[in-house]
Amino acid sequence: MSQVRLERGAGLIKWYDFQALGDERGSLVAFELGQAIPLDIKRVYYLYGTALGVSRGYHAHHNLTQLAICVAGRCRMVLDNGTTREEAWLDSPTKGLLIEKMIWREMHDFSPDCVLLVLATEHYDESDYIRDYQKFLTEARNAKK
Ligand code: T46
Repeated sequence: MSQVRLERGAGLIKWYDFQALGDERGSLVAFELGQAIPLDIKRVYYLYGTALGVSRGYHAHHNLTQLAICVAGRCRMVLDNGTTREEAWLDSPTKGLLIEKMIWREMHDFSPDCVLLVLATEHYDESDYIRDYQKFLTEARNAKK
């Protein structure tokens, strides 16, 4: 089995930039669905209070597209399409990272104050998760044949 390589500029990291509104009192970002975000959002959740040194994720989805926005703090996201891995720091409330279906994701190095907001195109469905990395590799590579 060929190795999955960590590669900068592999095209897995796709950002959406949001306009920061606000004034001298502070900032505000608004998501007008169908405008700033070209996704049909059905679910919103957020990760927070991740214990120091704990990593999360370690799965892919068969049929789910998500946009992850770090609204406070920072964490490091690793994305993997079965042949290439790429990573990015999420540390800005005005940048959303697109996570497409059949992409393995891992989240590491959460700062204590990290709040990761996720906009998801489907309702929660545990059967949509691929939590076994070898199974993911097999499915991802078969899909490319
Ligand atoms: C993802 C990354 C970025 C629910 O009941 N409903 C939900 O909508 C979600 C997302 C989770 N859960 C339950 C399932 C588990 O018992 O909450 C618990 C923690 O979920 P999980 O271990 O999947 O959390 P993460 O941080 O590993 O992954 C989550 C999302 O599940 C996943 O889709 O892409 O954040």
